Amino acid sequence: MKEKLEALKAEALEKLQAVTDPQMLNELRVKYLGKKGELTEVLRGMGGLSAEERPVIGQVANLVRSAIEEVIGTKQELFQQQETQNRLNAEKVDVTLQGRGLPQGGIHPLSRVIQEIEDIFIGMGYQVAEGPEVETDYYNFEALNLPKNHPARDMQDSFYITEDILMRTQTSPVQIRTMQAMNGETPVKVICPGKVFRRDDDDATHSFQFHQIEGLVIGRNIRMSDLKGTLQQFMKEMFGPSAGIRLRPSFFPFTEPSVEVDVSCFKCGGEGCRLCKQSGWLEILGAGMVHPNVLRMGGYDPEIYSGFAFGMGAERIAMLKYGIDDIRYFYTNDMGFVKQFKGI
Ligand code: 2NL
Repeated sequence: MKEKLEALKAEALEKLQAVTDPQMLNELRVKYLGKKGELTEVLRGMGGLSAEERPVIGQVANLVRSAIEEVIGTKQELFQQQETQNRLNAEKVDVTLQGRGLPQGGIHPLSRVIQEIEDIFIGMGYQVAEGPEVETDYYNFEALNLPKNHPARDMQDSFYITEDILMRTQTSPVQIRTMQAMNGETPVKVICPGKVFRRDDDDATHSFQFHQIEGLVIGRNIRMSDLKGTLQQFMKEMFGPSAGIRLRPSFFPFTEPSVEVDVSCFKCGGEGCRLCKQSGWLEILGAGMVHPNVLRMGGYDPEIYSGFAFGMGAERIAMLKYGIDDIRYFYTNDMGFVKQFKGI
């Protein structure tokens, strides 16, 4: 029996030496040490041994078992180490590798221009006010000295929702609301940027929806010279220190007197070029002294208070500034267009 055990040990150790993977190792463990394994099989024969032989054989059997177990244990450890090494190799991370760039968005050229204009006026002490895009006839027209049947409020030109409610055609209603909210307090110094709507067929220079920035100042002794100085300062900050302005007489129902304001062409410096159509000047905004009727409807006595107001189209300014020749680029979400303005 002892020889049988020794033979079993020799065979087992030899086979274990040749093992190359964990599965094979497990099969051999079952084959030799398992409940129905060969060692158990041999030990079952111990019943026939004498009382003297039994402890001797028992000791041999234990030695055989522990010898096999030890080899199995060593092999198991080896396989585990290999497995760990394989995973370390496979999951290796090169921490010195350069990162992949994350696509970063840019600010839309229109938003840029609006923010830039806001910042200039904030720097002059103005507040920024916003208001509803859907307005009542009263705020959009009546309070701006455009009574019913006034030719400038043609039904055909505006998006009406009901007879009395429409999409605002300018941001002036926000200024009326601001005046009323001020309860006659002065000074009023606001700029109102926002979307406005006109019934128009879209083409390169017209859009049924665009952005306007209007400004309003009310106080005592506010004069035309204050308007002129404010706009001169604004243009210098917007277009550079050499920018000059020129005022031409005009008409708006909500201002009297009214002016068109031109800025000297920032491209040619007034020499005449394609951008300014050889005139040396760019038409930039409309402005004027707030009409007494409008002051009154905003809650200010025109005998005591006066004010100036101005309005400009954000798209037009962005188009001049960036040399964009079609207003529709602003709204068609063409990534090629938008990406050009990254980092400007
Ligand atoms: C233009 C001209 C203008 C105003 C807007 C205004 C607002 C109030 C009172 C008086 Cl509450 N005026 N706004 C004044 C003059 C011109 O806009 O060409 N916009 C694109």
